[in-house]
Amino acid sequence: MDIFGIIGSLYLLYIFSYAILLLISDCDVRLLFASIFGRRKLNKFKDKVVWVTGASSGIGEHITKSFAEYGAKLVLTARNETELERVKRLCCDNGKLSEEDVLILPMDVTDVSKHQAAFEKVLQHFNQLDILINNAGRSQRAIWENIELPVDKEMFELNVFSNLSLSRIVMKYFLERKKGHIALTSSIAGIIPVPFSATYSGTKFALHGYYGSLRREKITSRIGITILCPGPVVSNLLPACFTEKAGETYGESHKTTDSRMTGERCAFLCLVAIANNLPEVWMAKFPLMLLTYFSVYCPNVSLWMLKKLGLNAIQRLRDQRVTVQQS
Ligand SMILES: *[C@@H]1O[C@H](CO)[C@@H](O)[C@H](O)[C@H]1NC(C)=O
Ligand SMILES: *[C@@H]1O[C@H](CO)[C@@H](O)[C@H](O)[C@H]1NC(C)=O
Ligand SMILES: CC(=O)N[C@H]1CO[C@H](CO)[C@@H](O)[C@@H]1O
Repeated sequence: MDIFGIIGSLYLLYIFSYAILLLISDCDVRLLFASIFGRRKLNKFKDKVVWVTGASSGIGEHITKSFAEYGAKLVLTARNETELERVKRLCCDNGKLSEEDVLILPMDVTDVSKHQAAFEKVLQHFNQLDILINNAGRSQRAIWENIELPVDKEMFELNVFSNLSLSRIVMKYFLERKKGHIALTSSIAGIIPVPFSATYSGTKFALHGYYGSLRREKITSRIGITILCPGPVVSNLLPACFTEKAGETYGESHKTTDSRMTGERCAFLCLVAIANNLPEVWMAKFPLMLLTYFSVYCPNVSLWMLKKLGLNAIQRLRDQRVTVQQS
C-alpha cells in the first residue's frame, strides 16, 4: 500500500471508530473521554463554593447532590423554600457537609432587582464564590402558530434575561478575582431546533449566542464557561412545561419506565464537563446522540430523515409518546 492508501485507511478507521463510539455513548465523544480519563479532576470541587439556581428539582437538584458528594459548599436558589430545605437535608446526609456549608437562598430569579443583594449574601456567608450554575428553565410543548406572544416573553424573561442578569453580577466579581466558572444548562434543543418547542428552542439558541460571545470576549482570562446540553432526562420537567397559552402548564409527567437518561448520570457528566473546563457538551441516550451529530454535520440528511420518519416518531423519541396532536 502506498502512503495515500495508508492515510486513506487510517481516515476510514477514524470515521468508523467515531461512528461506533456514537452508537454506544450517551454523550459527545470529547465528554466521553473526559468522563473516563478526567474523573480525578472532580476532586478539585472540594471546598469550592458553588451556587446552583433552580436547585429545588430536576437536573438542578441532581447537580447539587453530586457537588455535595465531592465536598463542595453550596448555595441553593429556587422559589420554593420547603423544597430547598429538603435538598439541603439530602446534601448534608452524606456526611461531608455541615449545616453551614449549605446556604439556602430562596428567590424568584425573574425578579432581577434581588440579584445583587442575593450575591452579597453569598459573599457574606462564604467569603467567596467559585462556580455559578445557571440551571435550565421550563420547557414547552406547543404548536408554533398558536403560541401566544406573552408566552414567548415570559419564557425569555425566565430562561434568558434572569440568567444574564445574575451572570453579569457574578462575572464582574470573577474578573476581579481573575478566576471562576459559569455553567449554564442549555439543552439539545439549543443545538437542534426541536419541533413543538419553538419558544424553548429560541431561548436556548439565545443563550448560546450570549455565552458564546462572552467566551470569545474572555478567551484570554482564566474564567471558564461551560454550556451543558442535556437531551431528555428523567425529571419532573414535563408537568411544568409551558404550552401555547399564557398561564397554562402541560400537567402530565413522565413515567419512570420512559427511556431517558437518569438524573444521576446527567449530573455526573455535567460535573465532569465543568471540572475539565469543556466549552460545550451534549448528553443524550441512543439514538438521540447520533441524530444530534447528524443535524449538526449533515443538516440536509437530518431534514430528509425527519420527513421520512414523521413528526410523531420524533415526539416519541423525546417523550416516549405524542405530546402534541396535530390536526
Ligand atoms: C413548595 O413545596 C411544597 C412541598 O413540595 C409544596 O407543598 C408547596 O405547595 C410548595 N410551595 C409553593 C409556593 O409552590
Ligand atoms: C444542503 O444544504 C445547504 C444549505 O441549506 C445547501 O447549500 C446545499 O446545497 C445542500 N446540499 C445538498 C446536497 O442538497
Ligand atoms: C441565574 C438564573 O437566573 N437562572 C435561571 C435561568 O432560567 C431558569 C428558568 O426557569 C431558572 O430556573 C434559573 O434559575
